[in-house]
Amino acid sequence: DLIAKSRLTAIVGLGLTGVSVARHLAARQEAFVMLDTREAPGALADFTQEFPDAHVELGPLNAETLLNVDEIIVSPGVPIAEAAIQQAIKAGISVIGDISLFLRNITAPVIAITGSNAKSTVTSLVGDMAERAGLNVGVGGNIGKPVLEWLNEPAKDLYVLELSSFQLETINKLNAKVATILNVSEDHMDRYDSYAAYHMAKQRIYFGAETVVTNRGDALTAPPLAAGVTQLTFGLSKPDRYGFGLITKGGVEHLAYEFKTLMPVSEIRLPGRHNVENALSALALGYAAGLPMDAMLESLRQFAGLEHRCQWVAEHQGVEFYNDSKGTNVGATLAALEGLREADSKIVLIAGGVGKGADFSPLHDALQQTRGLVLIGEDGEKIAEVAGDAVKKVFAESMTDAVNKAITLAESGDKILLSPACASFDMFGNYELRGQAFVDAVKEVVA
Ligand code: UMA
Ligand code: ADP
Repeated sequence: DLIAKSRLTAIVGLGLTGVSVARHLAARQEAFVMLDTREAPGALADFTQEFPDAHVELGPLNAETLLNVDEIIVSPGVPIAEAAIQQAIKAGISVIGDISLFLRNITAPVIAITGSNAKSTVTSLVGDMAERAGLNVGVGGNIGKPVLEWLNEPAKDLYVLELSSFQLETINKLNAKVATILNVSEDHMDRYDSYAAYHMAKQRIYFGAETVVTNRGDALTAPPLAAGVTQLTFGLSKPDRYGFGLITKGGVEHLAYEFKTLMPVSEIRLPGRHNVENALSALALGYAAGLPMDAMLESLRQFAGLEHRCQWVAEHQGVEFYNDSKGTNVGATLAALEGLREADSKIVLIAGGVGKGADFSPLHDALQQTRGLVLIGEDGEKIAEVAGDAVKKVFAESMTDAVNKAITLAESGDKILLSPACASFDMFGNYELRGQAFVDAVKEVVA
């Protein structure tokens, strides 16, 4: 037979993920077609240069194409609820994501981390802990590193994966060594029909897990059935059996496991109360994976955090500037406001952008305690409404305008915080560019 029957895969979404899948398949001489629902995906030119012979279909997904392949690899940005994808699923065609394809090819243990907030911070922290413990560790996933890239390198001892609800939708059974949902609050309501549907997607992380790590302060993080599964907990309360938490000893607050104190909280390098919680969840995850305690505590003393997460930028005339551009939902901005709050100072908050259909009302109380608000973007008005009449509000047209107006509102000793509670796409390419615009505007004032 001259026409060999080779496997054919459809890749949906020409972004970071799609390109990594194409490279993976091409390296294994497997045929693929590339689909993208947009007419002009940004990465198209580079892609056609790298794969001149590839068959690319742009525009609304063509069911006929999807029904004629052996498997479909869907990018996280594309909902599997799309009619053509649903048609393929009903026809019995395997629909997975890049993470599942990766899992098929590895044997090393996986620590899997999801949650509405704190994913990247905790994922990087656990990665740092493992590295300090001498392991060859891979840190990737939603944090920005497509996992298939690792298959071109020698295998790691351990993989620490940040997984979004989107990625979890296309993973059937993860079988993680350790899995956690750090917290659940509303996000991506433009993609899900209900909060319950979003929660269900997150819960998929627990399927097949050996140990689960849950948040004592957030019941939505607990798996529905945990019989026979080892369960560790974390939280800012006093720890219980199998729990990481806080114990005050001799007037000093300590990180603790069960009844044993581990280290004074003041030695954690990351700023803010929310990062104490992040330290505890990272300890629980590392402990469950068998990392030595000494290396983990050293990591907490050294790890300085990631850019755009409550990151200190500068001080000018008694006012400190913090960049929390990664605060892209209501829960994150609440944590930033509460985490950075101090008794003797106030926060001027810069917020707004694309609200993704969120309900901003949980911000109401925290906003009452701010010095004032500077609102930007499409949904700035909605945040202003939730704040009510008692809070000072101004609107800004650009990030430079926002920083200048924030300075006018601030008093000496205050903090100016960019934590938008929104996505950035109305004014910026992504949250990093938004954060950079803030940093640049601040640097101009300070210079
Ligand atoms: N596309 C369509 N139809 C759609 C949506 C997207 O065809 O309805 C196409 C776009 O035209 C584009 C491509 O899909 O060409 C982009 O794919 P993608 O949106 O899945 O993004 P990737 O570039 O593959 O990046 C993805 C994650 N993006 C999303 O989940 C939206 C990245 O997370 C992740 O870092 C990367 O894979 C590597 O694993 C980003 C993110 O915003 C940081 N995540 C969300 C979040 O953290 O809130 C979940
Ligand atoms: P993710 O990857 O889930 O977006 P990040 O670690 O990048 O998480 O942090 C995003 C934002 O979430 C931070 O900028 C901060 O505002 C907020 N945040 C950090 N830790 C917590 C926490 N433990 N609970 C709630 N919000 C948090």
